[in-house]
Amino acid sequence: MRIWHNTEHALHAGREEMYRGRMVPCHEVPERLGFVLAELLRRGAGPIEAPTVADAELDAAIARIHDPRYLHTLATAWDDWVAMDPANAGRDALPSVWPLPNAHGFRADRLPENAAARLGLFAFDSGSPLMAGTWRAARAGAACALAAARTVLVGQRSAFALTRPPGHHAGPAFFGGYCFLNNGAIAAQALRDGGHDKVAVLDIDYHHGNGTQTIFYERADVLTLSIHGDPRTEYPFFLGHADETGAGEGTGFNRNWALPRGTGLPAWRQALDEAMAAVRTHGATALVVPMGLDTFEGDPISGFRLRTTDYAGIGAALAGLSLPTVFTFEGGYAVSEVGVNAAELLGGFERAA
Ligand code: SP5
Ligand code: ZN
Repeated sequence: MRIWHNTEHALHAGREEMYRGRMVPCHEVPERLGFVLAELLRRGAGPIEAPTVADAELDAAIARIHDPRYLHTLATAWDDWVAMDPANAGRDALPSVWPLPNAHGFRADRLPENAAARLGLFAFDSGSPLMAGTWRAARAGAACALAAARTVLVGQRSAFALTRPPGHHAGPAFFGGYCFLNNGAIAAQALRDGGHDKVAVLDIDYHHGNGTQTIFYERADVLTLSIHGDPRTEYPFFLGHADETGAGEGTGFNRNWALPRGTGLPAWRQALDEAMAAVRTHGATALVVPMGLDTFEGDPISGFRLRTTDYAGIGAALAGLSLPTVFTFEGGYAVSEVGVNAAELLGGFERAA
């Protein structure tokens, strides 16, 4: 499997995230990717390369998914943060004020000059710090997603965007859940633009892929499916219920499997089988899998009970769809185990493909 590695990912390395009234060490750390890379190298997977994508082509692919005002804010966020107070250079950037949805009377049409308020206009949580290298790391990650889509567009069976920060919580104009640019959505759109009329995104991260759902919610050409912890108790809480099935032209083209904490392989595989049947019914000719490994029983912030020995079978099942497939690296916070679990899933796919 062709693997596109974001060699600039460590430029994004948050220190602390807000959790229940205090700052706790970030879960989404560079070591995560290091463990995946080390395990893939140990197994001889690959080729593993850094993508070379022309700036203009990358910007165009990102702009297919994200709003210009949002992208401009992300690109300048760090400089604005430091300009607000030179002492900010020693602290990660986090929002501290939010407009809430328009229904609450706040305005989202004016861009505040205050850098923390500006972040609040585009953030949906206080757990996703930005720092000097965030934009560069996220942008280089989008290049991996685009390169992975191009790999399957030229006829290879599969590709993996080995990148962080992750992407599936990022929407057209919002970040959160440690995500800034939606790598899976960028790949899906590149597959559409490359000639696939029907694409499916099957999100297997523990958390609902709210950003991806929102991006494609009114579209019939990209089917979005997500298997995740029930938002009644699990992050991101405000989206991901089973009754969200799409809107407008996209009605019927979104499905969610919201499973309770404690779900193990049998019930999870039942959901996967249903999701794969939906991919077939859609008539998708290409597949994107936002691959979170936070479904693992040892994950420190999640509640499913998948085991290391389960992941190869999951990869093999996905290969049974017989589709050109792009994987993107999403969550998974049991740091030392995330590498083996990712490699097991990808290896299972490749042996069955
Ligand atoms: C990509 C992805 O998996 N994003 C997940 C974002 C989850 N953010 C909320 C995490 C809540 C942290 N709980 C801390 C528990 C400390 N023991
Ligand atoms: Zn997750």
